[in-house]
Amino acid sequence: ASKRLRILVDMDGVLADFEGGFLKKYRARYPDDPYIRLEDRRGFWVSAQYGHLRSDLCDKAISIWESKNFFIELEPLPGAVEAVKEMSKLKNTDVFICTSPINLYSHCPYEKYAWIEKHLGHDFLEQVILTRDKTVVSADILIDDKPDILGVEPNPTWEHILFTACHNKHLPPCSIPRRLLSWDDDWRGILDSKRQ
Ligand code: BVP
Repeated sequence: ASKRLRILVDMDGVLADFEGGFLKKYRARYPDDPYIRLEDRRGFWVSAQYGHLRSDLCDKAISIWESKNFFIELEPLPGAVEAVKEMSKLKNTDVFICTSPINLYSHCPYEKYAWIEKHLGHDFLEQVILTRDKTVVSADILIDDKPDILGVEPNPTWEHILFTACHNKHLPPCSIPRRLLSWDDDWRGILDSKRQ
């Protein structure tokens, strides 16, 4: 009734408000350029949708998250910090933060650690996994807002739970993973369903 569970929790779009932080800084830096409202976001890649809107906007979008202080200044998503702290206190439960840094490494990896220390505490730094390939990490559950999580391992051990975000909420319910609508949704029930 209670096997030990290992949970991977994504950071951008699940714990930290990447989309909100991006839009705020993009509009401040490029006030005369068009932008995409969060309700009009489609597709995981912000840069792709901006590039589609106007070709020069792809590089302008990228310039926002490549800037110093972008990742550290992201606001936590509602209920995220409380949920992860609570999850990590459950018995028979190991929680890891599993996040893909951008390849421009000057600020992003450092700021991701700093964000976790700031919001979840110094001890949580033990739980950080930075990887560009989440399929090689073994766990029971991966909570992530990216619809397609691919890598070199064709059969990852985890079940992907899709965390709802502005860019994925319109995807058809068939063929996509189980969803967590927000941190107010029943994440405890999803964990319990995996304990058998
Ligand atoms: O570090 C984040 C931002 C970056 O990809 C990483 C996603 O990590 P996970 O949420 O999968 O762990 N990122 C990059 C681009 C465009 C690059 Br060109 C983007 O549009 N959106 C995005 O999140």
